[in-house]
Amino acid sequence: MLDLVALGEPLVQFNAVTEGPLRYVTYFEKHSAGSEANVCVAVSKLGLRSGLITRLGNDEFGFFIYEWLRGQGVDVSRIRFDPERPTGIYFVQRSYPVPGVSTVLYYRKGSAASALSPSDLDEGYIADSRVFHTTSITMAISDSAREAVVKGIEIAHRRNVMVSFDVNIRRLLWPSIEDAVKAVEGVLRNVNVLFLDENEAELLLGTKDPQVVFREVEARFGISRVILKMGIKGSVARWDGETVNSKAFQVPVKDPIGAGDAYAGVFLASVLKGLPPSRAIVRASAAAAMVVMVRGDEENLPREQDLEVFLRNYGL
Ligand code: KDG
Repeated sequence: MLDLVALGEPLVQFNAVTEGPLRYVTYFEKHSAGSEANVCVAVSKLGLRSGLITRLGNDEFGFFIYEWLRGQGVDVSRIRFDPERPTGIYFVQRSYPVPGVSTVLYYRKGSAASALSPSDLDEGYIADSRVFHTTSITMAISDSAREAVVKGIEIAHRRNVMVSFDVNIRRLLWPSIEDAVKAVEGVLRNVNVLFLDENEAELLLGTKDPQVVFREVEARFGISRVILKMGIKGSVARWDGETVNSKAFQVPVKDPIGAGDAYAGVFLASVLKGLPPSRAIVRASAAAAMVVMVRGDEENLPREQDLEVFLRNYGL
């Protein structure tokens, strides 16, 4: 049995070694990334078992991601290689024009993962896990990938597997923001755990007031486990009637990409380990801070002992 099964597109990330506009950047560092893959690695590094359902190109970048994920302990048995389509890649521009903020440039149209479809889902594999996790990124990359997300969530819900959904709206990937909102709203009825940030709360619910967000999400979609991320103000969660929160840890930022996945993966792994939501949210916030201190989404995802050392340093 796996603790978490995720569905989504891993990408090779080429992260600018120097800050500033990409036209002047000469050196890029290669990393394995992609939202749902990042969550799998976060869970695996904390000693739980995760698996990723996806497609990769039958190319060097596909082999790189496959071997990387396998090396991180992620189950790769449901990764298919597509002989015709390439592995998706993207570039990261750092600290330009806004200091501390990264910008992405995708080359993923027609990628292997964009051919994901419901036929990639093995019902038994999903049913035999404790959490099924995905995001709206996968809903945005193609119609067939969107159908796979809808179907995966439907299978998990029907088979009593906890469904975790990180809204993760990537505006560059959607024809319009209305399309994104409509697609997300379409799956929320079958979701048990919802991660979203303030902008996404505004888009979906017209408010970022935590209490109103929690009330509305429960009333409209029946979700009683909601985590609202508020940037430097920290985060707050409503978990089966209990409200918990955490500050955001202030650290030197190299590249903020991947923070949300570290957060979701560590939050989920923590509750799967039986920790209370009050501890899960602090650990998730710590992991998000650790990840932004380096380039790459997965390298600083903590092992259990490092997470505790980080927190002890803050007296927590
Ligand atoms: O959350 C980090 C991801 O956004 C990044 O690795 C790339 O998955 C990605 C995406 O689609 O933006």
